[in-house]
Amino acid sequence: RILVTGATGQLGSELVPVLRDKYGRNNVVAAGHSRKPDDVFIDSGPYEIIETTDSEAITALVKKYSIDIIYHLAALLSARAEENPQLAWDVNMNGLQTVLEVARHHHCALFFPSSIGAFGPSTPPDNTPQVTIQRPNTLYGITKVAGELLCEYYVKKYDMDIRGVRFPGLISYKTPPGGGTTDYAVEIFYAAVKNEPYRCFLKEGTRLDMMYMPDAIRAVVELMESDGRMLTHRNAYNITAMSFTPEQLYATIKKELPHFSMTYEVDPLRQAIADSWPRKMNDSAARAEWGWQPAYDIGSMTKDMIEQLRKEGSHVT
Ligand code: VAH
Repeated sequence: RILVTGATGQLGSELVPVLRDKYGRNNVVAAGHSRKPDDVFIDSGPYEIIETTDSEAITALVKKYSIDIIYHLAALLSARAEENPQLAWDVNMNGLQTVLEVARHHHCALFFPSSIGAFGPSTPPDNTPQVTIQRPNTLYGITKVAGELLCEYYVKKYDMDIRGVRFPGLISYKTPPGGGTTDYAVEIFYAAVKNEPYRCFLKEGTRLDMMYMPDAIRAVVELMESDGRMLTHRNAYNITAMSFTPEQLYATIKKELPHFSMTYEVDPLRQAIADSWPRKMNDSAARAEWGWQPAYDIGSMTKDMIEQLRKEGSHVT
């Protein structure tokens, strides 16, 4: 059975239903640190409230449900982590270490999401290699590169099956944005479908890797189902789908919604974070070792985001 921590977050709230469809509703246990919001993966299925730093609680869950794979998604994203670095260290690092120890003792495999945030200003920003300089200057990035190295250590030291990817900015419509630097690329759609002007918090020319959520979810499933013997990078494959600037996304949306207007109101905190990240990763290792292949580009993602948000009209906050 599968345990998903951080199950009500941006990634978790879309991964849980997909895993439940694939492996059976009662074989996927969702866990969050608070009560499940009603509109998150409305289908039924086990939901537990836990803190990922609570070793006893995690151990009890793993035993209660005979868990053998943990998707450990619980973390504070980049902007929130900069506002509260001590909490972010506790959740992102002590939470990971706790889950790794439970996985070690109970022979669970583990998925760990890293991020473009695991790179820093001295990382080559274009065609960023799979193995390169990683000196992030954000607390979030420090927890991600430390998390990658800790996972790799547990693979080597304890022969565990731990896998992960470095996600670019994820664009989705099922949960409102939650404290990320790339979230302008989500917020913009909510404004566009309501025909409200959008004030972009990153400046023109800020190029970042991005991916549509359906591609991100498929990448997780395909990586976890791939033949482990083919995987030479443990932990965290570069994967990307597109790389664009705010003005490129704005122009693409305007093709569908000509009346939409955007201005810039730069947030220095998130601009500094974005400026420290690469512009375009090289994901050839993922393509070669487990067949990664994105399906959505900026055009098809934009069309689908607008269509889905229009459908969910009532949900648009
Ligand atoms: C963030 N969306 O902005 C997350 C992600 C690649 C960015 O880590 O913090």
